[in-house]
Amino acid sequence: MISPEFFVETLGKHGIDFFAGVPDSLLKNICAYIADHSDSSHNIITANEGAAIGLAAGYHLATGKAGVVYMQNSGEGNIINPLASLTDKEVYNIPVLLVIGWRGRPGVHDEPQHVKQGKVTTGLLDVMGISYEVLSKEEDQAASQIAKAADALKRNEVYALVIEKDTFSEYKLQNIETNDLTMTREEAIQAVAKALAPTDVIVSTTGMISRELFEARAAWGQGHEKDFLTVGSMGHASQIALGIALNKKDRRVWCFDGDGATIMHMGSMAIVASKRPANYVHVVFNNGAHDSVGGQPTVGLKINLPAVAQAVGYSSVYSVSTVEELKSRLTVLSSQSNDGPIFLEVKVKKGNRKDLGRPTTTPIENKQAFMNNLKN
Ligand SMILES: Cc1ncc(C[n+]2csc(CCOP(=O)(O)OP(=O)(O)O)c2C)c(N)n1
Repeated sequence: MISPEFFVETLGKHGIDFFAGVPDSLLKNICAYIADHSDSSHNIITANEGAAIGLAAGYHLATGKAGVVYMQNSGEGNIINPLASLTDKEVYNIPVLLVIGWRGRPGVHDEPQHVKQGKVTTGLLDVMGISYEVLSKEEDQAASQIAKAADALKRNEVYALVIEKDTFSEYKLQNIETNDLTMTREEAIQAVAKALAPTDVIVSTTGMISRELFEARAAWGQGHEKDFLTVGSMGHASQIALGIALNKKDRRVWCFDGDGATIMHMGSMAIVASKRPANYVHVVFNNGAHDSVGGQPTVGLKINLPAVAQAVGYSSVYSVSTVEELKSRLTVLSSQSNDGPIFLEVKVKKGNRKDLGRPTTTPIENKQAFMNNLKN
């Protein structure tokens, strides 16, 4: 394995010391090391991966240097547009070093949402004309690969280092932002799910929110047909919920979102509000972190999400930060089933149960059960 310190210092020897991106579980150790050893102008966690390419491009325009964009391979879709129409040599010819976590690598077992992306990860780079190497787990060889990448950047190329599981050795984040929130995400999810009317449905976001919802249903001996688990497609749960709400006006639709996912495509909030779905409730479990991939910070608790919702036109907005506040708000919301779109921020603490499992039904089974339920 390579130590995160070795990787970052070797990049530094080539003058590469600007980082932007969205964290990934395979890059947890390296993201933590970068966060602890870079000032806030040299490491920026962006709303989405495409935005990180924009930021690295601006950094290059201002400094002449190339920046690093770190990301999970799920973010490749988000970077295609700025790679094709901004950094490409046929457009502005701007160098960027991509560091891409390779979930779903063929031959390595992974969750269903990672399988397809894993298969096309390097093919997408090929089609975009981006040279890449899979980073070696040996430091000497990795150093030569970084030198090769640095040469490509000097020629103004976009270059990628693809990172397999267990490439980086352990590094634990030192500068952890703390807060005094007490409610866990899991208890908040359970409280909201319990308050739903029998015909209500949920669209839940990527990561642990869907996993905790799935396990709650199983623990209560219930089926999963009322929940659409958006296991991939981070940031799009609110639009899936909108598509359902607009076409099933007699069913109340609850979107269970994360702060990272909401911010990833925050413009979608404006579209929810503009369509005025009376049967729509957008619940954001805000822990100020990308908890599902290592707890790296988002700006979720530094911005006023309910004020954003209010400004774009949700009919009512609320924020709660204790279980008691949540339960009393839910009692009121349950009696106002036709007053949406409603926005509810639930401030929760970081962290999860260590033995949290994963959905045991396949995405297709989930979809079929959900669609059957919607027909009733
Ligand atoms: C486009 C894309 N980028 C990155 C990821 C990796 N990823 C999965 S869950 C997650 C964090 C989600 O954070 P948030 O929405 O705040 O929910 P939390 O995990 O904190 O409950 C990330 C970055 C992804 N699945 N898709």
